[in-house]
Amino acid sequence: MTDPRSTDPRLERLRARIPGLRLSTDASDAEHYGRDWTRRWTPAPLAIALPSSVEEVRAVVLWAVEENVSVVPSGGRTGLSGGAVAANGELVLSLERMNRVLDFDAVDRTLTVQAGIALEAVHNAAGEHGLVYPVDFAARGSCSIGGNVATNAGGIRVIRYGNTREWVAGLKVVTGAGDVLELNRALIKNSSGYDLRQLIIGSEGTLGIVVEATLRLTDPPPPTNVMLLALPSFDTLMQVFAAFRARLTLEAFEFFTDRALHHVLAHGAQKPFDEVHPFYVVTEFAVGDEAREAAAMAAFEHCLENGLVSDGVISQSDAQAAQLWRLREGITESLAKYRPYKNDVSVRISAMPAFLAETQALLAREYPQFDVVWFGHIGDGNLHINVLKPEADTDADFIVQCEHVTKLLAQALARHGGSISAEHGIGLVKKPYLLGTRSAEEVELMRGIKRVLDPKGLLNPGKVFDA
Ligand code: 2HG
Ligand code: ZN
Repeated sequence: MTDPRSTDPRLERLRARIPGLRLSTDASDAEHYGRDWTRRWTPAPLAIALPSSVEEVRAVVLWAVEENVSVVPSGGRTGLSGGAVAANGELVLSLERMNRVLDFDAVDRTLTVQAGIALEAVHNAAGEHGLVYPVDFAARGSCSIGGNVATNAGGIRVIRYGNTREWVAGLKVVTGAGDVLELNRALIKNSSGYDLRQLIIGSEGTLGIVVEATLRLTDPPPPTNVMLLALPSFDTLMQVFAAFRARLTLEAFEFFTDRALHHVLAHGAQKPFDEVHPFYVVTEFAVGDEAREAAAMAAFEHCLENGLVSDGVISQSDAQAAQLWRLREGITESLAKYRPYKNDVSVRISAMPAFLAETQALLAREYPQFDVVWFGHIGDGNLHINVLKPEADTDADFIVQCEHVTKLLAQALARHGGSISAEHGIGLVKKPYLLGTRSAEEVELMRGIKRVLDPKGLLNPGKVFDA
């Protein structure tokens, strides 16, 4: 049977306008490109366009403006907030064929890439020049730089290097009006008016389509060690963090609970301790000289003597470091089959102890029936809470219950000055809670900015806020 979308007159005109454009209306492609890792919405895009150049992207946008077709920019679709979902007859504009390194500049220490390149390929390209692009997280093999820019992606090394925002020196963007903007042109100093590059970063494809990025690179870190700590209680977590941060240069400081460990082990990871402990920390820190190694031991001993940790193991090789990291980085994958409801919240580090205590009490009260898995980038004040769907519950019932609790969580966040999305973005999932984190005036300004850059409201409509 012919897919009726393949003869859609709008698509006929798109084909006529850009004869070389790769365009698909296959049902399997619609399924594949119409969703992200949320798996909550049923994909229903009009078609998938896979341009191979900035000119083609621009021509697609001009066609969309003429035809009034919404466009969902699409990278690796590893997002967890529904930002790349196309469920309403949109055109998915996939950047996956635009995945090349365009330039390396040794003097500027920058790498210019097309938006569809995978994060891991950027790491490799930087490594070929003896440098690093330090933003890193578990989805590195599948996510794209364009998507990282769209959500201002964070990850496991924010504590040391900051978010994606800090590493973007320049952007090339196609706006919703079809204009091609070159933003900041990799200048370090540029005090010439509004920084539109920073406005695009984190805008989740609602203001423009990122087609190229110039990324700053840096020196490789000093040698590091990875330590896994077992903690007797939640209350000691921030004290352990303070003890390690005071003595060491931390490259990462991540936490997870025994429930998280349980699922990662069931997924094939190796058991680190004989006993079960309620909480764990994976931390990575610079070593390489005697003073630093002594400082690491001092931090651990201080924590042990004061009852802040109950056990610990330090990596003796790269393979062991990778094994310890797997315990943290494997969590999301190990939970995927339970179709978890995800929260990704943040508060200032100083507000963390009070927020953690309140949240722990809230979730114990509201979720007695669910397996709740806590983990996250605790050194950045960022907590991931995954609530696992019981097999017997329908998706709809489960989500209603979780959304009720998220409303309460959003109120707690508002009281503690936090954010409903630390790093995954607002997308569709967090849209109902945006006003707990951003004021009505701010959201109204965002709407105004969108109208300027995307006058017909065609870029990723319905994501972040409603028009
Ligand atoms: C991580 O920190 C990712 O591993 C995913 O941000 C978090 O699955 C999640 O909730
Ligand atoms: Zn994370």
